Amino acid sequence: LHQQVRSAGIIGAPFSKGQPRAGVETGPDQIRAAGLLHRLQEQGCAVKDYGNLVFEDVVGDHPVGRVKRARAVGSANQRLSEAVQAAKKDGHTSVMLGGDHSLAIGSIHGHSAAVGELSVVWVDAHADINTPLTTPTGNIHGQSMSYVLHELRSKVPVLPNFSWIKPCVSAKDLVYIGLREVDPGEHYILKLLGVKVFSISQVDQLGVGRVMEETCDYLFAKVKKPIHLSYDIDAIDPSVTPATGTPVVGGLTYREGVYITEYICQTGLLSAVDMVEVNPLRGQTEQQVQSTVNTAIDLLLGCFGRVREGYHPSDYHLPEP
Ligand code: 5AB
Ligand code: MN
Ligand code: MN
Ligand code: MN
Repeated sequence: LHQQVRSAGIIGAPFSKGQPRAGVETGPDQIRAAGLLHRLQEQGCAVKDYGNLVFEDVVGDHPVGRVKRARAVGSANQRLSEAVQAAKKDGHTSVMLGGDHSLAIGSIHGHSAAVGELSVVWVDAHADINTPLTTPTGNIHGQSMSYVLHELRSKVPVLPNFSWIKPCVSAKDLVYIGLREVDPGEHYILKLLGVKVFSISQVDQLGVGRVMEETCDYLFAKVKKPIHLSYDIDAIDPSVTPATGTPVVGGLTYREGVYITEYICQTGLLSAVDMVEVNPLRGQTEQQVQSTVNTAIDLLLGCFGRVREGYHPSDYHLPEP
């Protein structure tokens, strides 16, 4: 028995302007410094690091209606989309290290531009599906899905630097896991579009095992599309991952969070992953920062074939006394 050969194309996206708190732009470097590349290679995964994207400064980025920093977010995501397309064309599973969750716009767009129709699994405390008109905060990291869903096209005005974005995901190809803080406009949209949601209460009711079985039964009902896993670290309980911008009590356990990645990996369909909202400046102690960063790494290792039961080499020989 040998492990399936996998390769990760790592794209650092040190960007924070989808939300107001400084520090989330240091996520990619902190996750690398804690050993992500080495740990992936150690488990037999090929790794190509594309380095960090450089985002241009945008002057005069005043609010457009309620929406904050649209021009910077639009232009950063256009760069990211191109980087993800390049990583896919090189044959890798794209790994986007955020940065805030507005980056899912470019990551999903680029992934879909490279491979066609996708399934999206969005693991988060939040639905991030506000439109520019329903957003209670104006922060684009709470709106990402609204820009990429076909069904919301007529509800979303085109913002400056957003005209390159083409909706590319169907509501039926989206599953949420872990939701526990959903705004009224978001809840209305989820019901209107009939989006499949496993809120944290469904995780309690069914257990994470059945949630993952049902997620994949639902997504694979017709055809098996490549999976885009968009993982917001705030999906996990803040006792484990406190260093994040918008923590919400009562989240996934470490074990549930890792199980989701193992299960998605075993489908063989994981084609791109986002790891976002790790904000080292939001940790109150070094231990809080380490726990958050190390959990992000463990989730990514799960995406690339790590199994907790352990391994042995195929030529292992039991020593004779
Ligand atoms: B995150 C809120 N729904 O729209 C909004 O962390 C929070 O990427 C969004 O999931 C949280 O601002 C965005 C209130
Ligand atoms: Mn969130
Ligand atoms: Mn999010
Ligand atoms: Mn957050």
